[in-house]
Amino acid sequence: HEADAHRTDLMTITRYVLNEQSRYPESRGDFSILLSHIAGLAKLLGLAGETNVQGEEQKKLDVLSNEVFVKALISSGRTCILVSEEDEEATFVDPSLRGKYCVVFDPLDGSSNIDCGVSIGTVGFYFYTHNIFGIYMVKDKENVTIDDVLQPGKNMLAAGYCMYGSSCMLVLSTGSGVNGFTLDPSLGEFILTHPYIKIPKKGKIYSVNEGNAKNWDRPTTKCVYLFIQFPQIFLHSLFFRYVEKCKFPDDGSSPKSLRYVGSMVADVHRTLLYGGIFLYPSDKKSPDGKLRVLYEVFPMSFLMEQAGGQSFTGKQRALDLVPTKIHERSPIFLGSYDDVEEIKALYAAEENND
Ligand code: P6P
Repeated sequence: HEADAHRTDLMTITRYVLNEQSRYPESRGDFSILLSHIAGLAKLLGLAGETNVQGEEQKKLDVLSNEVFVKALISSGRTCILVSEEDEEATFVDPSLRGKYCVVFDPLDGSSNIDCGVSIGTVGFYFYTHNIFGIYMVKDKENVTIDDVLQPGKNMLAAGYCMYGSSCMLVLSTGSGVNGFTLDPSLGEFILTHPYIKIPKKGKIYSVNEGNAKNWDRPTTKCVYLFIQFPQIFLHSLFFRYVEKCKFPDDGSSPKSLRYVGSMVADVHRTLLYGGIFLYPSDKKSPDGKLRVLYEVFPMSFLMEQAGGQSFTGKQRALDLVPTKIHERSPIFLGSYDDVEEIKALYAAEENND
């Protein structure tokens, strides 16, 4: 009887989404239906384990997860444009199945880590209503253009990621805080296990691929000619100085610990729970940074702000960026509020010196 009581008062993601919907009595529930589709997809991929979800010949997991995502989002009847890391072009949903949300996603982020069993994830299913502000019926579903997804991240309505590691976790924000749900395979339900996640104001961890340090350029003596010709050099050397500060603090505090998985979902999830800062700067190899704005930078930045942290590109608040291409990249520094403030101050000081 006790066990039954335990099972009946569980907050599942389905109940959570419906509770959220009750905040918008005038809404028709399309948003809830789409979120439930995403949760169902995450469940499917989370339960897939080593068996193939569709019994087809074993495809590369990222290709398979992309096919599963695209087909299910289209069949939900609530989407109008899909942008996937796996597809060069955006998918425009047929008018007969078109809804009012644009969904951008990386179906399997960090897939290079699959063979060694490191956590991987699905990032960035976040939605724009077709007309962006507020949840309402689109006025002109026939006139859907790529500009509907090239919006600043601050306009998005929801963001989240699903992490497939020792357990399958779905971390989601619909704009009123961040909640973490863990898949209970015995129930086949995502259960609310991390309500209202708040990132520590300051952390003791920095997360960056130090193997790229040679691309950050060592601090060079200031030379006006160089700065005019190659301004990014000073941005790289700035970044080099920031990382040095993490390792050799000049204020007598203890050095930060380095933790880096190489799967954005795993590194950001740890940052969200433990605090600290996750960094992927521009460098000689990736002059615009490596991470993609629409389906990596924006969703993780949205979550960080909702959890009380922040996210900075080296030049501006990440969510204020306005992308011009669907696979555009950007440098990104996100995490605990005070840690991001430190790197912002360093970059601002450089800007003032120029
Ligand atoms: P690097 C995975 O390929 C990814 O897109 C992110 O998940 C991850 O944060 C980053 O690239 C890792 O890149 O250059 O450190 O291997």
